[in-house]
Amino acid sequence: MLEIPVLYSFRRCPYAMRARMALLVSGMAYAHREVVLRDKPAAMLAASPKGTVPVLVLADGVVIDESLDIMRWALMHNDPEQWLPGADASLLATFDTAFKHHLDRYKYAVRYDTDPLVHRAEGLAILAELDRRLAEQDYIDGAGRGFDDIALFPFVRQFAGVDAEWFDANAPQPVRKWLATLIASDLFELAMVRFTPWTDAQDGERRSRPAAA
Ligand SMILES: N[C@@H](CCC(=O)N[C@@H](CS)C(=O)NCC(=O)O)C(=O)O
Repeated sequence: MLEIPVLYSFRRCPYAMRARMALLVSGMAYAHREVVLRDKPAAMLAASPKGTVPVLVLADGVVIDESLDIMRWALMHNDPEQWLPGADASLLATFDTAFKHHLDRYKYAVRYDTDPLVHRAEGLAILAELDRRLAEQDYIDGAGRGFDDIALFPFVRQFAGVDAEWFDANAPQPVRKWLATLIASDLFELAMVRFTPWTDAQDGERRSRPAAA
């Protein structure tokens, strides 16, 4: 049997979403293992003790356990939509640090004991950078979706979902349109297909089974 990479993933994780979309667009074959975060498989923890998803274990045993690195690995093998050239390291860093910081303190204000409205305002201020770009072009990286679009939108989707009514009334129109387009895409639909969780007991099965509809 031809060995293919194994992806440990969690459907609702925005980091895992971006990794899945890059793998799917690249056409690289991989075995999807759906993880329950409170009961992570020992096989995943053995590969990556830090215990975050996504984790990609290559056929030769090499482990890639950062979502942006998984995206880059997939696209370095095949980048049919030319996502890699447009990637903006500074924008990606802003979203993975500052935006994520404010998103968590807005969405989980009770857990963080924070004022959600302060963090909502900070998040909205960061979206102004996207607005500046999207006022001139349909996607952050140009006329077509690119690395930054796919890496960022799952987090903006979470931000929008905390209070959809507020987001619709306050987020810049180009950002709302961009988000709606990406959410409605076939690629996102494919990346959000449901799988039953994979457990260590499924030794003989390389991948999760699709969940019943
Ligand atoms: N920097 C990592 C972050 C991944 C991450 O934090 N994933 C979350 C889920 S969205 C996780 O696995 N958290 C561990 C847990 O909840 O136990 C990446 O980009 O892959």
